[in-house]
Amino acid sequence: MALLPLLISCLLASAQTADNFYWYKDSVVYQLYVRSFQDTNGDGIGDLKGVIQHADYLKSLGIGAVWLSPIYPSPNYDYGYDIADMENVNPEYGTLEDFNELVKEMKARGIRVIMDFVPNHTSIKHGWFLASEARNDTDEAYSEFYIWKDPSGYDGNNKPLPPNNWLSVMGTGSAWQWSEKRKQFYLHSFLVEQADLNYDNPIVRKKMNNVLKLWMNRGVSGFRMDAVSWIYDDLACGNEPTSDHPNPNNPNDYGNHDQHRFPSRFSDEWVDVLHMMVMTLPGTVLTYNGDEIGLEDAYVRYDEGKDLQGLRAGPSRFAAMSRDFERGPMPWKAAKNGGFSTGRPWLPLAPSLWSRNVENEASEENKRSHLHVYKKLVQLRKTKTMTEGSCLVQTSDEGLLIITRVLRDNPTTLTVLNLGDFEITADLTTFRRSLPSSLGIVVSSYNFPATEK
Ligand SMILES: [Ca+2]
Ligand SMILES: [Ca+2]
Repeated sequence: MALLPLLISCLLASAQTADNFYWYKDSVVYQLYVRSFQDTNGDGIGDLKGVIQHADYLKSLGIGAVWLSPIYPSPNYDYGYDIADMENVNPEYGTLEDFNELVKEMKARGIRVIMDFVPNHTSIKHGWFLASEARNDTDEAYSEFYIWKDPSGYDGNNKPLPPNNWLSVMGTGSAWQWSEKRKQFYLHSFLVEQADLNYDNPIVRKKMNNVLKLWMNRGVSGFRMDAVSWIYDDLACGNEPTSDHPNPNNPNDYGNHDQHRFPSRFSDEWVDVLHMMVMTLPGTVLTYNGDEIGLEDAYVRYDEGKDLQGLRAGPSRFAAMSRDFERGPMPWKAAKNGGFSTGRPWLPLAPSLWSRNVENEASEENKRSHLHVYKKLVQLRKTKTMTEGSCLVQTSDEGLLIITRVLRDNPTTLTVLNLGDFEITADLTTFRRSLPSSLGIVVSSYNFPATEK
């Protein structure tokens, strides 16, 4: 199990160097899937105004930054990861003014804003691609902005054959798509609608740098880089020895917009355990919105599906391939559509919305809710022991996992996790000899018998 979601590459504005340069190392970063967070105009689609509406909630979590899922104009073949214009805001989500307002409201609450940046490809609806396909070089040498190759030959029906055997990551066949217009193939490591940019071209690199600078000037504190391992494609390598395009390990195994929600993958009893584990280990913590309340997968039928990766896999493989389940809207309260939208939500909500919602989880009576545990952990994470202390991880045969964090002149913290299915009585001195006779409990999971002191 990969525990440390170290996905973030951050570029910091020079104006911020006086500030804590390494803020991202010990801040909790909240991944906010804008489309499913809060709809404010009844079209069933979450928007920037919806994020602003919950600014105080975000502050109450104690997080250091929000990472916004892509909010750029996009034809949504891959919900924002196919960008048609990297310099603007998708009208579905609002306007640039809304974005500026969002940055202002977050800053006022001490929360930084991180943008999702997609360097590997653009939408085939992007102006660059259209000009490249048309070999339009009047303003800029667009013809070389993407990875175009001649066919390796022709089959018996005179159909062009792709340059090599590379497959797309999405499991939809060849990574090469024939353009009738240009009479060449273009590379798409992901969907056919996402064409890989040509980073051998210095103009492309410069253009992408300018995009980063533009958003920095709009107040963004950094970027989460998407699919970085695919940026360079070494065509000199020719055919892959195996049939797959290289598929690097993604360390973020905890929760995100591409994996089924962890209470659904494991069980509800794992929610506090996983939060305790990631929050008390070193490294940047990413929380995918909804995970703080232990949100489960939405129940999405094939005919309600939106994710092409799932739809193109067909009904029998839909549940395994579709990412719609983990992208269901946030349930804010026990109300129609969980208070997410007054219209028809773009995806159904998790059926548990009547009990598993933010209002219920935040209520004072519900003292040992996942949300209360989460908030206490975020505060614990800010202590010097957590940000600077050493880390020792031990396990026991019964299924205990113990994380010990130690920093001189600061309280020692032990995280004791039962990864088994049964109650365990353990003698902690076998793991750490020099323990005081009584220990204080900072935070415990809801199914632990003792309460906090
Ligand atoms: Ca909306
Ligand atoms: Ca690439």
